[in-house]
Amino acid sequence: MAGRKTSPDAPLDASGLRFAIVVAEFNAEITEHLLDGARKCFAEHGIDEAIGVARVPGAFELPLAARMMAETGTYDGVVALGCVIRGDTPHFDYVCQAATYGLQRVALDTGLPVAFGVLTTDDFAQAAARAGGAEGNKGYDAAQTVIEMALLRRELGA
Ligand code: INI
Repeated sequence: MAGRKTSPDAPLDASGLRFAIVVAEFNAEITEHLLDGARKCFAEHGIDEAIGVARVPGAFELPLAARMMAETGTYDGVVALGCVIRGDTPHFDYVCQAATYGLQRVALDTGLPVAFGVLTTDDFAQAAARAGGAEGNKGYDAAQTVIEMALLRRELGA
């Protein structure tokens, strides 16, 4: 499998960090597995309790939910989880674009790490492979990313 592996490279000292997860209910049979993966990663880093979870209808709604979570001032980072599967119309492109740019904007506007755990796939099988299947679990990977970015932010005092 190319890319990150779905296990911690080395133990990260994530003590005291708190995270929020925003997860889309659209394609819930996939996104719930991404959520499981993210929780597993946090648990492996000793972050069990301090996780806030907000569910939204679809990937389009993730940026606003991420921003609302970020603005509580409670969290050191936000993981956004969703699954957009290509259909017969350009709708896919608009939802993907809104989620991608929206989530990056939340990170840059708030200064808080936001991890992009949104699958954008041609079909259900590609999504399933990346939600605990042959290609790992991108929810897990997104959680690991947000931990790393939160540690960098803490190190830099940003
Ligand atoms: N939302 C998704 O998260 N995944 C999809 O595949 C999807 N498709 O295919 O339409 C989708 N659409 C809903 C969208 O995210 C919004 O919830 C909706 O447009 C209301 O704002």
